[in-house]
This record gives sequence, C-alpha cells and structure tokens, in this order.
Amino acid sequence: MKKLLFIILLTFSTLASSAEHEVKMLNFGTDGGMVFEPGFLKVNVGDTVNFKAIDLTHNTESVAGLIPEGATGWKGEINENVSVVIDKEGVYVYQCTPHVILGMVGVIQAGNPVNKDKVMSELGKITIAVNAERLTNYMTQVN
Ligand SMILES: [Cu+2]
Repeated sequence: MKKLLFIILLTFSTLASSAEHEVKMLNFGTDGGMVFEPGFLKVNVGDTVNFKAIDLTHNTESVAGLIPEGATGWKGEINENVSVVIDKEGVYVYQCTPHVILGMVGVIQAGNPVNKDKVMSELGKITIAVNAERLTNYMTQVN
C-alpha cells in the first residue's frame, strides 16, 4: 500500500513585507549623462534593489567604507543586472566603476542613516571630475 505524505507548508508573511526597487543604469537620464536612475533611493532594511543594465558598459559596485558597518557590499560585472538585498540600516554609496569619474554614482538610504556623518566625512574617497554635484545632491536627500 502506498503511503502519501502531505506536507503543508505555511508561510507566515512578516508584518512589513520586503519590497523590490529598480535602479536603471543609463547613458542618459533626467540627471544627465552616465547616470543611475533614481540616483537616490530610500528603502527599508530587507528590501531588494534590482540594478538593471538598460544601457551597455555600466556596472554597480558599492564603495568600500561608504556603506554601513558590517553591511554586505556588492560588485557587479559590466552589463550585469544585479540584485542586492539591503541587510543593514544606513547609507550606501555605490558607483559605476568605469564612469565614477563622470559622476555615475548613487546613494541608497535604508532606515535610519546611522552612518551619514561618517559617509559625509569620507566622500573625498571618490574622485569625480564631472557632475560632482550629483553625489552631494543625493546626500542632501538623506534624512
Ligand atoms: Cu557607467
């Protein structure tokens, strides 16, 4: 006789279910050429940020020292879509490695910006020749 075992898996959803966000890697966007869109993004811890390689020759890479203490960084290949689960609260600064010099950077805020002062004091780690005001504009949106 054949025994069938039925397993009922109950999935309990958390009170605030995690959300998905999209950041496009673009040659041209509302903030100009070589740009992440949106360049500033506010999320909750546990949310996923999906970086989409809409245009070619871009990547996304978190900047060492400019993410929260103990947070997991990321480094995508050129033309690679990358999904990042934001695992710690705070401010994350990221770049497109070949175009950081052109101001292709972005900022993600997750929950409380616990490391904002540290990030602000270390923004000089990033060398930007063109569109440098983007990064400061994004940082002013952190609150
Ligand atoms: Cu780029």
